[in-house]
Amino acid sequence: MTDTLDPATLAATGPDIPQVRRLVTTIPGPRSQALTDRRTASVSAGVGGTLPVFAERAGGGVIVDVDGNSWIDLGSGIAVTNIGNSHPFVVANVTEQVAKFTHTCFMVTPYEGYVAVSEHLNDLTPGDHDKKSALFNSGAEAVENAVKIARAHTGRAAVVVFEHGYHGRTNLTMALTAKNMPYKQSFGPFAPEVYRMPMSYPFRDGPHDGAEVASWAISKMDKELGGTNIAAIIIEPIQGEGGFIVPAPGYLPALREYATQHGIVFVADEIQTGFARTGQWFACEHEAVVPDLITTAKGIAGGLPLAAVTGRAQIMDSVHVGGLGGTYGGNPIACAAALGAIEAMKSEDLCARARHIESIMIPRLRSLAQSHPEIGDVRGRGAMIAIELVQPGTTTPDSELTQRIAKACHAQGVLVLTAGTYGNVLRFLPPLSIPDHLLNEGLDVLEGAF
Ligand code: PLZ
Repeated sequence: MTDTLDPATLAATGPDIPQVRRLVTTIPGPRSQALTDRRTASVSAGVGGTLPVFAERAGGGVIVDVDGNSWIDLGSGIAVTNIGNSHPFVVANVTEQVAKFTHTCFMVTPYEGYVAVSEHLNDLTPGDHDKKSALFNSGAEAVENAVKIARAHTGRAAVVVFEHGYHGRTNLTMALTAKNMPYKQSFGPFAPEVYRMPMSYPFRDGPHDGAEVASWAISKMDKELGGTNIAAIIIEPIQGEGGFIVPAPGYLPALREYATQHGIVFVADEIQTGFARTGQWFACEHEAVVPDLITTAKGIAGGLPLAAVTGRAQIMDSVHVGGLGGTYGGNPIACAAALGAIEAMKSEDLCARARHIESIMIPRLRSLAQSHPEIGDVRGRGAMIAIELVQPGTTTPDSELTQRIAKACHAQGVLVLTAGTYGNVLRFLPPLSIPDHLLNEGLDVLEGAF
């Protein structure tokens, strides 16, 4: 096991920022505090916040704030900077593109980058059937378009989603998202024809296996909706905001099989799990599940806003000409960034890197759980790892402790995120470019917090 990335990889991982954790002011420092005061006066209070500091630079495994504090990043801007921040391939491609042209609108005057990104997506996503793609700006927009495409293809209305699922903040995707607070509270009414089914949640399901939990969902779909009325089944192969819930083996394949039997479009929402994050290009590969459509965003473009729907050519082509689009979807700069990001993921074998991160994190977190019975579960794949905190010996969520541990990590210069329907999950999403020594130091701080 190497202690750092090998020098060639390190040279390619972004801005030359010392890979250290170092707090040089009180938190927040004076410049962050001044910016926070301006933010409070100028930015809607509805926009949430995790850290009390403002970013100045970021790369490798650190974020440096405006007061010079260097933070260990275990969040990747919510699973976006898988290749690290300002990766040289992204910087080079974006710089070149921004000087050539910034926008024409692909629907008006097309350009190669959009086509090249689509070719890569068609090639990288699971399944060897003919595929096509369409590009958008955000994850929520991709999910909305997957629903449009599935409805156009099937001529059906009903959309099936799952307990603990998260798909976005637009009106339709709020309807698809499970959790009320903070995503949906006071924002209804929501889009109709959305139906929520039981999710496999091994830590909370008791002694039921994946196929059995799937049979509950399938029976409910059959009895309450009728399989032939369902346009799409949309599922995150590992749930993200819901708390890094990895369904029990057999659950996803059973749903996939049910979709096939009834001509339902099976949509894998890989917006959080995609692009090497879980140790495969896409998380459904862990169970050899081949979706009909796959939604991607986040890790696709190294931090620039880009999203996509990719899937079976005959489904993607069932929409009338002009039915899909948008002013900015597949913006040329975002496409240039995506081409750099994909090249980086391939050349640095970031799937292997994610598995290496798992091999460091899981044993350390399991041993922490041995001595801390408040850690009820350690789970995840690759560099998408979480611990669920409970009252010892029960499954009763402890969100208060979760908040305290997260705050204690923040006070020590380690950025961790929380998640979960019950707000009791600490999730870790390090950039795949993080050096081992920083990852281990972040885990030391977490252990200290307990
Ligand atoms: N589908 C699986 O994880 C975004 C949300 C952060 P957008 N997750 C982070 C927040 O609090 O808003 C996400 C996701 C899955 C869809 C989305 C939506 O992606 O790019 O945020 O629209």
